[in-house]
This record gives sequence, C-alpha cells and structure tokens, in this order.
Amino acid sequence: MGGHLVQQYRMWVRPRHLSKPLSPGIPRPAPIPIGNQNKMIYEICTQTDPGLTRDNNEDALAFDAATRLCILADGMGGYNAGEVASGMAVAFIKSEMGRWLSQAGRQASAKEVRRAMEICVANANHSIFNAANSNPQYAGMGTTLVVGVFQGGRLTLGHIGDSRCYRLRGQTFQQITKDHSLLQEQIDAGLITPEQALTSLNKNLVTRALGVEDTVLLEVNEYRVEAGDVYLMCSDGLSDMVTDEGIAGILQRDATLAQRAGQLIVAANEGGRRDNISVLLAHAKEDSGKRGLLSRILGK
Ligand SMILES: [Mn+2]
Repeated sequence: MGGHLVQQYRMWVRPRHLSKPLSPGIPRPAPIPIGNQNKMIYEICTQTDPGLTRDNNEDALAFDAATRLCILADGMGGYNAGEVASGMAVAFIKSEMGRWLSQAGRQASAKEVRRAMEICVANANHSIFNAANSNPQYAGMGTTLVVGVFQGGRLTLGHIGDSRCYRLRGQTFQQITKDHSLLQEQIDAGLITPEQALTSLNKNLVTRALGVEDTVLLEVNEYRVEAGDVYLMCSDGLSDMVTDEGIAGILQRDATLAQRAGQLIVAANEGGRRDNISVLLAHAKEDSGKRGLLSRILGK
C-alpha cells in the first residue's frame, strides 16, 4: 500500500486556473538549416534506474541509432499503469517515427519532421487514452514525453510535461525545454521566484500529459547543433535531485558518455529521494574526415 501512495505523488492537473489556453510556446523562428549532414556524428547512450525505494520503473526511454531518434517518458497512474503509459508512448513513437524517418530519409525538411512528430504523438496519445478508457486498472494513466530527432546540425525537439532536455555547450549548461507544470506557470505569472520553486511542494503537478485527454498539445522547437554539444534528456528523478551546477559538473568530466550517464544516476540516488531516474545523453561531434581510402574514392 505504501508503494502505491509513493507512485501516486505525481499527478496531472487540468490548467483550469488559466484564463486563456496555454500558448504553444515561443514564437517560431526561421527554419534552421540542416547543414552538411556528413560532418556531424552523434554518440548516444541511455541509462535508467528505479531509484532507491521503488521496485518498479515508470520511466521508459529508447533511441534509434540509425535515425538519431531519442525518446524519454515518465509515466503516472496507479498500480503499474504509469509503466504501461510510458512504455506504450516510447514503443509507439520509436516504431512509427522511426519508420517515417527511415523512409523520408535525410532529405526531410524541418517542417516535415515537425509535422510527422506531431502526428505520431497525436496517434500515441489516442492509443494510450483508448487503453486507459477500456481497462479500469489503467484509468487516468498518462505520461510526460521528450522526443528529439538529430539531423546534421539540427535538433527538432518535442516535449509534454516536466521531463526535460538540457544542453551543455562549452561551459554553458542550459535547460532548453520549459516545463508544462503548475510550478512553471506560477513562476511565469510572477507568483513565486525560481528560488522559492526549488522548495515548492507542488513540483510534481504537470499541466500537460500524454494520454489523459483525447487531444494533447506537443510543444516543438528547433535548435542549431554545434560540434561538441552534449544534450541531456532526463526525467524529474534527476532534475529534482541534482542541481543544474551538479549536472553540468558531471557532464564536464573527462569520462566516457556512458560513465557520465552512470554518474548522473549515482548523484540522483545520493540525494536519497524515491523516484525513478532516467537519462539520455547525445554528444555531437564533428566527423574528423579520417575515412578509409575506399570510401574517399567512392565519395561516401
Ligand atoms: Mn518521475
């Protein structure tokens, strides 16, 4: 029973207090060129941990190396419903979006990738919402989502809820998604300061979630990727437990990407809270051009 209560602490709330619909995000900037795709290579790794006090993991994450599609979800709902929702979201998007990306190939424009992502997430939303409505044990389940596609020098990034994406560029570490949460809305409205937010009790109330209503608004933004950038996608099990400075310090260590992912998990567990922790790291590197003689002759 205790475990059940722990699983329930994270909830979705309808943003009823808002006088107008949530804005779909910042005004859309000019499309970002994809650049020379052959010049950027990506190393991607993932790690997830149930945490110190939970025996189940309601986070789910995956990536597809061929299409550089990255997905992370943090589910919510009673019993194992959170696991079902996040698992469905990741499996569905990996399969559908992965198939579209491999068919559309490297030629897909920013607009097409954005559209495909929106359709894919809308379909995933339907399938989770239908499962929740046809199985009483899954009633009300839902999940946060971060989904990213790296193409050459461009990242198309979608998110719902409070799972996040951060970027380390040189010495600058920055959160590049903005949570869809009650807390973020209170900060935006000037009701509380970011400092007060760190100790707030309603950290876990999200105002958007996948699968809880018949439609969902995915926020999609595009970013220019520079060689050397490290991107971190994570669930709140990391971001609630480790400060931005702490995360940046680990990402700047001289260690392999997988080692740094493991060190983030350790740091979150040292904080001692009882949530699942998931991290996905993507390191953009300039292709050194040291290809074999044959591929240089063939121009590939
Ligand atoms: Mn969580």
